[in-house]
Amino acid sequence: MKIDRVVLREIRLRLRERFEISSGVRQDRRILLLEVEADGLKGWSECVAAEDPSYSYETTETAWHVLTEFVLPEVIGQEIDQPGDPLRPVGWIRGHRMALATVEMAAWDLDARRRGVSLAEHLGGERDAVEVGVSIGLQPDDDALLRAVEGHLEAGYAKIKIKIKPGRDVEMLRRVRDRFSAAPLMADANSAYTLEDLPRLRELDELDLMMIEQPLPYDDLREHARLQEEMRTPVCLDESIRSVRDVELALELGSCRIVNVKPGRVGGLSSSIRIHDFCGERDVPVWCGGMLESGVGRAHNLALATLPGFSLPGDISESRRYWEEDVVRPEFRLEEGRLRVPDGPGIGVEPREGRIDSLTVRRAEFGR
Ligand code: OSB
Ligand code: MG
Repeated sequence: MKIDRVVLREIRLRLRERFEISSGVRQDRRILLLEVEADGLKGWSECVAAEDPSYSYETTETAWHVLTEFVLPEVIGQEIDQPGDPLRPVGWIRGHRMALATVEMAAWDLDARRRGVSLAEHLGGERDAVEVGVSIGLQPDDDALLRAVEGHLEAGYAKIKIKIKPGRDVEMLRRVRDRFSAAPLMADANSAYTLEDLPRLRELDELDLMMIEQPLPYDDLREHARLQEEMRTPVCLDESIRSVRDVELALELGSCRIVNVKPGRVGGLSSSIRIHDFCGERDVPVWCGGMLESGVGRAHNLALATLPGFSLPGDISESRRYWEEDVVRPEFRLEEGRLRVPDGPGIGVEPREGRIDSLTVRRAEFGR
């Protein structure tokens, strides 16, 4: 089947709550949605690039630029046999994985629809529901954090991730641990520390955390290995991992014991599966991270998290955790700590085109 039309839209969607992490704050999301059409079928995807280059060098704007100038014009007329095929003509592009992943992921949705199977099944997934967690941004004070943790535990989330940064770490988490002695807690530093903070980071070992995510900078694999040697708490890498090669190096060095897989960050779902398989052979748990996606990106993440090696709850919270109103139907709803995986063809939820059009601030169309 040949791709005959693609439409890229930028929509604006306001998070119900501002989301603060060590590297910045988000509230008004600028999200790119891609629609890829072939033989009368449509595949959908979402670009996870953020508004500013704090998490990654990619932004909504760089992704728009790379997709509209270099990628999408080449995709028209491409024959798809495998989901990676539409990207063959642009193999020369360096980096910009979030932009490229957008095309690959839409092609996966399209390919699943063509075969009449769910994306989860097409990826090799094995579950019809997935245990999920929630990621809590930096709060104005500890009491606000305690209230948030309590609310999310009551809602049934299976993992509570708490953002930390220097000055808002050990004492704050100790209060959470004292209050919720058995809760499945973890911390995410988004690269806010250096090895000079080793004594401080080692204090986290007393708090019985499932893991500490990305304590050190994204290019410090060697330093993460030093840190992991000195800590009992497993280190999980997020920003450092852009491909299976990064995982190979990280595991060889001992930089982490757990890997956060975000399909956008690693260039797509095929790359995510390679990481899943590589980690599985080495008994390294993986889980699916999140990038404050709308329901379109969330559907892809949920499908990926049905693979057997995704043995820890993902950052895939229900729609209303993020949005007053999502852009897909039905919205994602938490049921006993899990999200049910849609079983319709492809991503299995329906993008609400009318609502999406009304949120669209720019649109680029190629083909036909
Ligand atoms: O580090 O995992 C992260 C959101 C934006 C950028 C980076 C991260 C996050 C989250 C949110 O933690 C996870 C979610 O989508 O709920
Ligand atoms: Mg993270």
